[in-house]
Amino acid sequence: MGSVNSRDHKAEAQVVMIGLDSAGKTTLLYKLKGHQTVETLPTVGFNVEPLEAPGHMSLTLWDVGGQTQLRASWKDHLEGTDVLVYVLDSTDEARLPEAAAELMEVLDDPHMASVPFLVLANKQEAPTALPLLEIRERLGLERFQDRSWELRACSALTGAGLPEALQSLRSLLKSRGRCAST
Ligand code: G3D
Repeated sequence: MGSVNSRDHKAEAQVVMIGLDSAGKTTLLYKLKGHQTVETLPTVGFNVEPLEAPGHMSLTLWDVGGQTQLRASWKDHLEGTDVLVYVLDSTDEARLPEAAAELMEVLDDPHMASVPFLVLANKQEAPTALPLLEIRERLGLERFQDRSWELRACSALTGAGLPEALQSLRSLLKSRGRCAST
């Protein structure tokens, strides 16, 4: 595992992006970085990949779910998080309960108390994608009255919704007293 460099750079905002495997995190990252969509390999286990996102943000991403033995170690890396980005596969209704449970578990972590979060309902260009309203209800987002959060539809494949997602990220960072010139 590479070193998580962001904590050494206090000026940078620390953004953590997580989601179940195959949610589209890697594809999203490449798209956000302005690369062509590339062939992606599933992130292997707890494979934290510190990456410099555009602007003054440091983005770290990893898979959650189905890796209970790794939980303790990835939780250590939540410390110092300014904003959590949770990527969801909108077409995977079967794993929606698992995705919801993982999100709740991360948000319940003491390191994440009052950390704002952005849920990206990815793969929205797919005909089988669940609508945003249904996702909002099934994730139980309304219960988070005590912190800032946003839900955005996007497609990492086409890039649709990504400018709006970045805008949400910026405003959530601002709510933490952070600025990001993405
Ligand atoms: P992960 O990093 O979260 O594990 P990946 O997910 O980025 O590896 O993506 C998993 C699969 O979902 C990939 O397909 C990828 O092309 C696809 N994917 C990612 N984003 C989108 C999207 O917005 N729409 C659609 N339709 N597919 C998407 P493969 O076939 O390579 O497994």
